[in-house]
Amino acid sequence: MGLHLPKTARRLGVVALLGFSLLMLAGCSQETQDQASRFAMPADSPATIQGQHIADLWKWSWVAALATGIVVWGLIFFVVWRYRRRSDDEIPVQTRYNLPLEIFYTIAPIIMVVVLFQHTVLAQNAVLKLEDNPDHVVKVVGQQWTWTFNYMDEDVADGQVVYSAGTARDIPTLVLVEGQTVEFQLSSPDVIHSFWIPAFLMKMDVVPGRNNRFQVTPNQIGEFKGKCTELCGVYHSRMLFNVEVVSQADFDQYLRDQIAKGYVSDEPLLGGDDATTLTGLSDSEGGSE
Ligand SMILES: [Cu+2]
Repeated sequence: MGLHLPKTARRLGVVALLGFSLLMLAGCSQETQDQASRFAMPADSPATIQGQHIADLWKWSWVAALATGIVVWGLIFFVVWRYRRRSDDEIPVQTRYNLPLEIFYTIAPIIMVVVLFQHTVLAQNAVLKLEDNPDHVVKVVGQQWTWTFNYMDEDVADGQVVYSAGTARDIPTLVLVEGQTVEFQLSSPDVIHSFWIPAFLMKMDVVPGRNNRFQVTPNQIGEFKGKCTELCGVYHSRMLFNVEVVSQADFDQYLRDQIAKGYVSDEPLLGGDDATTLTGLSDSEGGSE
């Protein structure tokens, strides 16, 4: 015999549960609620042309998951309702070895995995595609615990390299040109870091001894945030940087300003012995310049 609660008690229970759930939801911040309403997808469209492939994959994966969810939930609730306990207490027909059904629920997940896999590979190929002659090349160095950006554009500063490096106190800024393809060549002199600009919907590990690279074409002028997304030591959380996407004229002016400030070098700064930034472990504020 099951648990026999009076009807009013059960109803009270349901109302209490509903009230509790509403109270919990009301506790969420506006931001969390906004995120929930768009299934945690970014509010803004991707800031690069390549990012659109990731956004599409993300969106359609949600659609596929929801469609599957609706079918599964539908079947669950149908069965719960259709075969609920009745007053006559009759046991429903017991079925075993339903071959068509078993074939269906073996094949359906395989098809879903194959389709998701195919679209993932297509999106991955699109975002990892490398053009032979990108408009710009930036050698990105992730080092404990900041970033250095070497602008490898050949026609600036008599063949020298303009760079921008973070210090223990100031985070560096990466400047890119709207509508032009830039290749990031990632290197690390110490441990594994990861180069992430959330608005670009793209990140890639920065691995010592490996030259990882990818290209993006920023499609909107603006300021974005970048960060290290691989736990790389005590000051990992400080490995932040700013990204500014500007016009060609502003970019040229930026390079001239960097040259005027003396941020030029014969060779790109690749960290290690060349590192211009060291965060002093002994200094709780980090750094001692
Ligand atoms: Cu890092």
